[in-house]
Amino acid sequence: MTEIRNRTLATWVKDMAALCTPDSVHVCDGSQQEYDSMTQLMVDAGTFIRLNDALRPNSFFCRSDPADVARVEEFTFICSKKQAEAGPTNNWRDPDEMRQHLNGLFRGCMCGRTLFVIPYSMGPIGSHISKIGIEITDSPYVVCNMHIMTRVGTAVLDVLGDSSDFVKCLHSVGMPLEPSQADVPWPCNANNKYITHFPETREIISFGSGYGGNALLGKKCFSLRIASVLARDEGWLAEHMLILKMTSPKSEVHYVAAAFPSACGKTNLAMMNPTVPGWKIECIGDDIAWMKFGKDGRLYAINPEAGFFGVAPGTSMQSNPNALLTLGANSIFTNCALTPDGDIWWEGMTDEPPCSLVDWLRRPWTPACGRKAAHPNARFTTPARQCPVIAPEWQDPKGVPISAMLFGGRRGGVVPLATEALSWQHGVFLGSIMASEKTAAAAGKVGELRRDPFAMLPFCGYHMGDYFAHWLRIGAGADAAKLPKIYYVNWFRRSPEGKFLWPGFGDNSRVLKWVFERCAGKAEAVETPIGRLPTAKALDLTGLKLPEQNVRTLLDVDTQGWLAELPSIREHYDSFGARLPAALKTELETLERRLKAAVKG
Ligand code: OXD
Ligand code: MN
Repeated sequence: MTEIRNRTLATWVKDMAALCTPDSVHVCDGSQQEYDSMTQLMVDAGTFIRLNDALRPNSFFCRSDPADVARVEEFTFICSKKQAEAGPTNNWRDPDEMRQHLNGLFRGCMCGRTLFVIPYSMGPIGSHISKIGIEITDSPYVVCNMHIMTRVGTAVLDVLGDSSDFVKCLHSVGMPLEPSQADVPWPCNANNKYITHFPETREIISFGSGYGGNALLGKKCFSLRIASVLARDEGWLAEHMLILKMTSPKSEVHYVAAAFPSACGKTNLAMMNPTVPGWKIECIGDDIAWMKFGKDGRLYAINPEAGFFGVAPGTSMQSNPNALLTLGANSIFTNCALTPDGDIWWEGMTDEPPCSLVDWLRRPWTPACGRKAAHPNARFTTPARQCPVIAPEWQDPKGVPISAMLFGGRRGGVVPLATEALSWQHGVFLGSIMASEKTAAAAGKVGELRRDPFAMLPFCGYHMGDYFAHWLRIGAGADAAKLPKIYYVNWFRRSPEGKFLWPGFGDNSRVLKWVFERCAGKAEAVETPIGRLPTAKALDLTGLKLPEQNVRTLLDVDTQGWLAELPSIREHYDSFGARLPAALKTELETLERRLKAAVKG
């Protein structure tokens, strides 16, 4: 077994083993052999079902406990010393009290189980932008998923050496076993879930859930909540953003990062097939971007993850062929439905559902039964390297220079197809007021809005007002000409009858082409009270057959709509109290002035 030579790590593992009293300790080496023996262990335990090897080689199906199916924001805590540091968007608990409570829960919690030590790197091993985490867990499901989602193993310990610069991540499913007690396929502790973060000591402690972001601690917990604090302290950005590479017919390249709230199509955008002839889009990452300034003054991004943990329902050869092709082998599917020939299925995967399935709750299912076969948050875990459009440089330790950043949400009204920010500060303003409709808009009506600044509402590990200030500081300290340009986009604008005005998916490449050409100093834009908009001519709509009225609405500045939205932006801003940067208040006042002048003029 891998030996731990790092003294801080060895002491922590020893202490945690003494607290959790597992039957054994296994230090992960990250090898294929380890992955294979772990998946076999779970097949034997009834947690995994091996899928039909002829259809989907080396892939597994798994069903969670129905009480453990998603991230639990209400049980997610930021345990900073001062409550004010966590801010109004986070649940807060006193760190000493939370530690004491968790100590009680962790005492003896791994009885009858193995304690796994997972050394992992977020980002290419050894990159100056990457960071190391060590996850202790009693879940072999977590080990397998971490193998896919991060870089695990001995090489990470080699880079760590004797440094104590790693994030301690402690996780337990919270279900110890008595000596004669049989295990269940998905152990968890549904009534005692705690996803806790200690920003001052850079620690994560998670108890009771084995699902996704609650348990794969490298993802939202480390790469966003803890990393956002590190980024604030060290002068970089840790963001809920996809990264894509765009290549023109003349082989010019620009890299774009984009933030959208969950369920707005980030994975689809990250690996889309563009419809504009001659243009190419490749994927660097689909969920998280870490960005640091290079010596040349540009902002360089890495994808800290090594896999995709995507929402399965809705993924099809129409919506995201490249995701489906990525999933052809070596993947884990959680809470999907099982087909009679030993493959998986979910709503939207095919036009016609199979005649019979076993649903995610182990019940027989037919199309006529009226229930969903897969859970709406069913997930795939799959290696990024298998994506047919993964960019060759996706693991470049230097990162890729970002030319543009997109912010967006699901907005039936008001927000045009694309708006270029007037400056970095104006871009930060646009990021700070980002909003998305909770549900699709009913005909003629706009759905309820949730403000989700920078798509970081559930993921910012400190006071959101300070986070805005950090973004402003990043801009103020940089050469403005080298900063990425910022855009606000909206693929979801609807007609008064409730119909989408923009086709979306691969046609979003038309907006990306305009963004690309703006970065190259080519395409036209008109200055309006809300920012710079593409002219209809500057947007490549060749072959789209879009009604002229759609184009007009998509590129219209809805002055009255924006004016009507100002009170809700003001209310949103008021929630940050004195920590809201004055510059953003000024941006809001300036917007109001410009809108009112447009009404008069
Ligand atoms: C995710 C999310 O799982 O944003 O990526 O919720
Ligand atoms: Mn996400």
